[in-house]
Amino acid sequence: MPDSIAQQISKLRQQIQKYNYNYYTLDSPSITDAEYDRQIKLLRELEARHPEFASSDSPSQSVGGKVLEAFSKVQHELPMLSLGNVYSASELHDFIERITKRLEHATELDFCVEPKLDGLAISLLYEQGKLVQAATRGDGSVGEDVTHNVKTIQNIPQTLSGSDFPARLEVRGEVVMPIADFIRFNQQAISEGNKGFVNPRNAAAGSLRQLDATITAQRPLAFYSYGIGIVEQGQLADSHYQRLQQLKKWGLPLTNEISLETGAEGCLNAYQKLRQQRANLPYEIDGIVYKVDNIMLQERLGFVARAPRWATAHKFPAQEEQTKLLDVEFQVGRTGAITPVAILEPVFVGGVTVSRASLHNADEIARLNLKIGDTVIIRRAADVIPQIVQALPNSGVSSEIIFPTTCPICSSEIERLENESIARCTGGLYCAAQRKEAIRYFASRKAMNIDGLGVKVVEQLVDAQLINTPADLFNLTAEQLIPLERMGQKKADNLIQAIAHCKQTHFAKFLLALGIREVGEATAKNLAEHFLTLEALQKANKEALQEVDDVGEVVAQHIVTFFRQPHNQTVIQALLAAGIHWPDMPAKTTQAHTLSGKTFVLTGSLTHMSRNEAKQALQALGAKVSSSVSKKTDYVIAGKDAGSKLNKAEALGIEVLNEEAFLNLLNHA
Ligand code: D41
Repeated sequence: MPDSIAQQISKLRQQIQKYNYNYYTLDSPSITDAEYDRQIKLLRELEARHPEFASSDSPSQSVGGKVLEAFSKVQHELPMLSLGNVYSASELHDFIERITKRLEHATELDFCVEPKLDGLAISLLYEQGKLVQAATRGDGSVGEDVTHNVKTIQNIPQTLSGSDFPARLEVRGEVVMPIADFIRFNQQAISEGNKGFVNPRNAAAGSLRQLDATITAQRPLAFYSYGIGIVEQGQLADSHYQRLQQLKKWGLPLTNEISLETGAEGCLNAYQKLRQQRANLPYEIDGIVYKVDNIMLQERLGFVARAPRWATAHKFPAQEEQTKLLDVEFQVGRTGAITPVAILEPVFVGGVTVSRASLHNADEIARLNLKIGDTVIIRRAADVIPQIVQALPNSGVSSEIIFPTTCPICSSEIERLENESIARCTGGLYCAAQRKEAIRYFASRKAMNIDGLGVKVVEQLVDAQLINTPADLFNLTAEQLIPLERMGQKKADNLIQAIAHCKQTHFAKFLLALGIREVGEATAKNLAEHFLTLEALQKANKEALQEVDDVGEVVAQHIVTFFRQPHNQTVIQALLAAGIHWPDMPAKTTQAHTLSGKTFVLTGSLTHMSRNEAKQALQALGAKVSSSVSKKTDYVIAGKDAGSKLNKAEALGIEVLNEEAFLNLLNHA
């Protein structure tokens, strides 16, 4: 006699569940893919023809199910609250004192104490003992429907055990990826050329938020309950601890480290104990949670701002681990700073696998007395860059860390000034690490003022290897630019024109554009006025340079080292060969400073020159140009549509020149 339809469906479901288990959990398929597909298809057809036997926990609904377009939203019937924090024993005492007072409680309170799993909070809804919906916490009010994915998590029961469970029951807890599984999963991913996850928390979150449940099914996730939401038609204990035990009886997983404690002392004992267990637990925890155990007292305490008054988390301090320093690499930053980077034997600390750590600078290496081969202690506070905090005396062989004297990228000299902790590459114009920054600076408004050559364009040009140094800008063609993002023919033409246009410049601007360390606008101007020509400047030694206003020993050293680099020289020659030129600097004469000591303010617009040109003309004659009118102002030059500055000048009785009078002054100065 043939099986009834119901029997046939039930048998198929059981078989497929077993295949799934062999395939996804044991990683050992027991049938071929084709046979598996055939059986799933058969099950789906039977279920479609006999909707009276449909069931949400059928394997047809989850594994191998359709890939979802997007998660649908789930409104939590009862909001999923958040947790407050205490960071010390004294804050815990305050917390307990506060609630004891509020409750007017005469004796010490009992607390249910739980490890604080570092995972993803979710809600599981059981109706008549069947898992009907799973949702992420989301913002506490609205989460995402992850029912299909959650159904693939091995330790979550699809149906509750026993019979005394409520008709509707919402279980809340955390989904985690156990540490051992995380490490194995990441090793596998990396060996297959894929990226691993940074930590088990991200791995759990990323795995749960897969639109394709077959991917989630391959991820080793686990769930642990921490509380209860909706309850309808059922009897629950009046103690949180006892309620968790009820969940366990119905088949829901709990962590092993849950306990009942009395008063602050009991809580702190549990904290210390858990801290010691931490490194040996199968999952990542980042603290402990204390919850008033008595449900009646919980209800009297209520909550403030979405967090219950009756619970708080107590975070653990930063974690430390030992590992070995394998090597030190030297990285060159955007501005030429050389940073030593520790290469470590990978170690799992504070929730992530650490294999590199910044050593900041040579002083830090000296401070730690660090050598390659040393055993080191790595500390990582939550979300903080890992640090080496200590080097341990080592019995094995250790070798000195040798700071390079030339740049690992471009082999220019590395300069480290006395009293400075940072060493820098001096190949600013040429070094590949500094390329983008150097070109962007070269083109900036204050320097060569190439309109349309912003950060994004520079990045693209360098990445496409169209330019390596600022000198290459002058060989670009519109055809090369057009394919760039958000460029087009018109912008490309404009940019080519702007590049051509910038060749006509001023000595000081050119100097500034070279990006010599600590040579800003004012220093560049002083250098230009003092040395008059590039040749003279390049020949100047440190002493000669220090005769210039504002140039001290440090700046003088930067200038000498910069011009000494052959690579920088090559680029400078290429820039000049491209046609960059500037008017001769006026020779220093007494006449040139006829306006020295006088302060001018410019207002309104001039017709014969820009405001900036007027300013430069005045400065060339030794005048000071200020932006606001005061008693110290000697002259106000008022162009068209001059406004409040003109009024102020008149009020203060300051001499006002119109454009014609101003031009006259310049011509006769
Ligand atoms: O293990 C945890 N991460 C954990 C989280 C826990 N053991 N207990 C928790 N209890 C709550 C309350 C007291 C609000 C029911 C929690 C969380 N909440 C929680 N998880 C994520 C946000 C809040």
